[in-house]
Amino acid sequence: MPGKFPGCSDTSWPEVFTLPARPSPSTIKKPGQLPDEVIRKFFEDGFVIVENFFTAEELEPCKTAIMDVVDDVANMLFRKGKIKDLYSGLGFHERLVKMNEDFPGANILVIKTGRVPKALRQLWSNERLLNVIEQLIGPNIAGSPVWNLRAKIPHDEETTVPWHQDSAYMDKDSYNILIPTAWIPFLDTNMENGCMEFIKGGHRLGKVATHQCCHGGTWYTILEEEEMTRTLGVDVSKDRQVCPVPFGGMILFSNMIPHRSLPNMTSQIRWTVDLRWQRLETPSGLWGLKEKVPMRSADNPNLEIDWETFDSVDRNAKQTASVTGYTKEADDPDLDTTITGPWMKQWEIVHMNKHVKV
Ligand SMILES: O=C(O)CCC(=O)C(=O)O
Repeated sequence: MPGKFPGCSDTSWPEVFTLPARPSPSTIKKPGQLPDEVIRKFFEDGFVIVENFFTAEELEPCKTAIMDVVDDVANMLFRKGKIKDLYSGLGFHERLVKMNEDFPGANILVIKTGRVPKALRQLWSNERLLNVIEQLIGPNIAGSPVWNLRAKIPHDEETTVPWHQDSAYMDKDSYNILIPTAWIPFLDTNMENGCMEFIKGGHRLGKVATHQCCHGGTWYTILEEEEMTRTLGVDVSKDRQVCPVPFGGMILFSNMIPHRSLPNMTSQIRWTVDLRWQRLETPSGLWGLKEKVPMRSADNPNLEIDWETFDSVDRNAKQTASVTGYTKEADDPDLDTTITGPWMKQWEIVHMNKHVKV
């Protein structure tokens, strides 16, 4: 039987927020699976840092694939006369910074990339990683439509994400579902370049606190510290934990845990990806705009992942259309650096900016 969090007496807790049945100590783990105490920490704290999980051979192709995405955006912007140079001599950590100086929001165009490049598909469905996800949600696993490639440019408000619970960006039909994230950096991350910060235990009540929209000049929801304290029963000053993660590591976290990312104070881009999974039978949580992608099932261990169908739906275009009622947003959609979505209808709008179209 699943067990509750220590100290929890509320019998109405949804099952997904309780500890799963523990495998017996003699259970032979699948490749990559984590020790029981690490899994326990995920359920108790709402997040856990896992170091030395990926090899350079698993991550380097992702960096190459990201460079290809940047190259496509650079060529498009250069063709349209928006950047002075292709900056092709610059590397992974610098090229997009220069592009962004000429065309502010070039990094948003990269972030809005809808397709999952082959190397990122391989990372997302990496066998060892799915074995770990199986420890969290069981053997029937789909990739959530909510995933992000993050190009966190130095000193950039639009990629400095304020406090939130991930569920605040999802449909209410997914509030009872565990949708774990793996946050995977493509460099060593630390306080200087904008690593993550979490509020330990903030997921335990299984509640989504009241968020507002939108933070500063961004599309992000806002979760005030007072609201967290009041609704999620946390002590922000005591429970906060900054989480530096070296290259090769990841943070696994729950969709209910409050978190944010710190500003990038360096001169290089902080590249990361956040990938999510959920049980096959659960609602995708994106207001019907895009479906999850089945990745593994107990009945069919050789399930072939249908990436083409997944990639055929442009989540950003659908999100915008769902709010505005039409698809074409900018004069030239290729140059549209806004991000809009149904969460803007879910929460009170306390601040307008170019992203807010409600
Ligand atoms: O990577 C970041 O800067 C923020 C990530 C985040 O908030 C998330 O994955 O939910």
